Amino acid sequence: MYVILGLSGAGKTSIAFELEAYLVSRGIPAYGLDGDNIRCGLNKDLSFSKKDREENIRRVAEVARLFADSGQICLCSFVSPFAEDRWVYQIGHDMLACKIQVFVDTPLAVCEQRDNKGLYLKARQGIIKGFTGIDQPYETPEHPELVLKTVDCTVEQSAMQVLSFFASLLCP
Ligand code: GGZ
Repeated sequence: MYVILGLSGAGKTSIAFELEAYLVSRGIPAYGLDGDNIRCGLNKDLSFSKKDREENIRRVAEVARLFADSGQICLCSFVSPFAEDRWVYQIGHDMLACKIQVFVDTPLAVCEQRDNKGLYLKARQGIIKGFTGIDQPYETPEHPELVLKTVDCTVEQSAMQVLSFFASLLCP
């Protein structure tokens, strides 16, 4: 299981889906979960309150465990802004072949400039309340296995960094 953390617009989902495509094209079953495909279905009852964000990633971790049980690599891309909630990613840890936490360390200013979905603008205008990085905190992961800097780096390069890291674990 890969847990890919970072701000909205950091590049988490793009990197995860690049990884998914790379792995699947080589016959390795992999699937990406993110806010888009989880929050419009399984977790559509959840808001972005602190309590609901905790429940969001708790359910995600359970789903990821089921993926792992079925022999698939699950790539979980979620903001997961609160350090105290991230323990859920340890669920079923001993059953997983591997669990890698990747922090996509894109500065807020860059994410805000990208603003692919126009959400930062809405947050700045006060239309969206409780937006991570604007009026809610983002607690930087303290011990990620890998930190990706996406500025001046393509999505493909970032995905390759993850794969190289994984390969270095297999063949130290
Ligand atoms: C953060 C929000 C918010 C608020 C909507 N705060 O760029 P995106 O659009 O696709 O990534 C963000 C996504 C975050 O969902 P997660 O399930 O990853 O969040 S968490 O782990 O904190 O539960 C963003 C969009 O949803 N979005 N409102 N208030 N991101």
